[in-house]
Amino acid sequence: MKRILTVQDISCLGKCSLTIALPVISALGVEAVILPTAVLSTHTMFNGWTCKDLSDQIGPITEHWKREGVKFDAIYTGYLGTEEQIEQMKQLFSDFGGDDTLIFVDPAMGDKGKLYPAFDMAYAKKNAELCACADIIVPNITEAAFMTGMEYREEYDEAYVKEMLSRLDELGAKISILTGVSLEEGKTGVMGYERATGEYYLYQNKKIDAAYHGTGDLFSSIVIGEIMKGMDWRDALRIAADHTAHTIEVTLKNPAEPWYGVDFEATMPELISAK
Ligand code: PXL
Repeated sequence: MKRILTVQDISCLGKCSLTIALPVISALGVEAVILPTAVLSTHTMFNGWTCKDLSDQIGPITEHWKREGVKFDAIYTGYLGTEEQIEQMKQLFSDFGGDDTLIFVDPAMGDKGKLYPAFDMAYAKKNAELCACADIIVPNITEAAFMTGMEYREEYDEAYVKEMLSRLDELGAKISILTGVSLEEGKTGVMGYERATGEYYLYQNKKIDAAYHGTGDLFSSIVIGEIMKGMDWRDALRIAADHTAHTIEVTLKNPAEPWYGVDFEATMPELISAK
């Protein structure tokens, strides 16, 4: 069984980060080892959230793993709390990385042209440094704009997306994937660029007029889980994009209006059999 180490916060209420990555990766038949970076009462889109930073636990936990000789097939980082934690991730990549370990960085820090409340420009620059250490990166257009210094646009064409991918590629990852790419009326999806082949891959599906927190985490967890199952990265993107869109549609139909997250639990059986 493949083993993924995922490093992100735990938001106790508000489905995102580890509360999505752990069940989704496990459901895909891949072992999920977790390293929680902080415990929050809720994700940061609620008001008045509490946060206990766990940076001081990262050293002792990883030292123990080193003594145990643990190896990971992939390391997947998501929402991190501080610049210091990004530095700690660089150390973690050098301690546990290598030819047999895929480094997957989702620089989760913003959306719709804005950084999340906990972050600033210095944090975005630091995330660009982390992306430089990765094999695969999956920023959305907002995060890519902050990391590359490009202007954030609501409306754009293919040339803008390719320029952004080219600047992401310059950061250093082998495959750069931009999420939330909408190049046709009524559609949205992803576009990736692979340095080794110089190939682009665009996949779009129906645009659903709704935004929920944690959809990026659902998408990333599926991509890395499917890659670990042996899927080509392009197929992994297609499955993740389709499944995320489907889950948003299902969530929209829920009369309880769970506005703090998507009902990924309801669509799990379909994810398991997705091809
Ligand atoms: O996935 C995004 C995310 C993860 N973790 C925390 C967040 C958010 C988005 O708002 O606040 C704590």
